[in-house]
Amino acid sequence: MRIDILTVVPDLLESPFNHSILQRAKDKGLAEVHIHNIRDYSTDKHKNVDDYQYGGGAGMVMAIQPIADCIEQLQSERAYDEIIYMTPDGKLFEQSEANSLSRLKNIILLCGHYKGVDERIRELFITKEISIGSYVLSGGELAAAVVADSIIRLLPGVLNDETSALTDSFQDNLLSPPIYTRPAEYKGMKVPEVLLSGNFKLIEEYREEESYKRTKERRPDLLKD
Ligand code: 6GU
Repeated sequence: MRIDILTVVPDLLESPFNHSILQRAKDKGLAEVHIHNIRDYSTDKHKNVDDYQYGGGAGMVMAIQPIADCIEQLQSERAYDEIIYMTPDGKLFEQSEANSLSRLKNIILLCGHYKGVDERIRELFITKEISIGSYVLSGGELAAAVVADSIIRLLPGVLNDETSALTDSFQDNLLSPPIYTRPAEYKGMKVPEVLLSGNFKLIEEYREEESYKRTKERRPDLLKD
């Protein structure tokens, strides 16, 4: 799978894709992440990418030209399944969306900055709009990194048994049960007996019960559907 990320702050996106699971996905050739600096596409002599809002008001707007040229360049090279705008007024991102996106071949993530993009970019190019939560970030970059991470780890071959996505929180609308490692006792706090029992059926039952209990306590909304 190939993910192209369009941003005015490429530096913010360098590190997340160069570590651990995401680095391994790239090394194995399972995922390609390409970061594009929108400023490189500006035909303005000062390489400007933003401008004042028509109608007045505080805050700059990302202009059409550099974004349109960048997207059109990419579209001339390959077909894109989705062109996604990262914005606080997008649809709330959930595991089910990560699952769907992980089945695609080529996607673009456009990071909003300043007040956001000229509305005509949305009308012309954008096929989906995503927000990662009900709070405002300074830009879409960290959100794009979150979305790309959640997709890439689902690609077949990226995770091994130990990191399997099948037992993730949310994958079955349940939170994960508590987990423990050695020592079996720390300052008088003991690991639940059943986990030391070697009885896999009992262990499985314990984990299912704890998952359900935790979900009911912390995220009852997940149990509704
Ligand atoms: Cl995608 N962008 C920004 N700027 N803020 C956000 C967001 C995105 N999702 C939640 N807050």
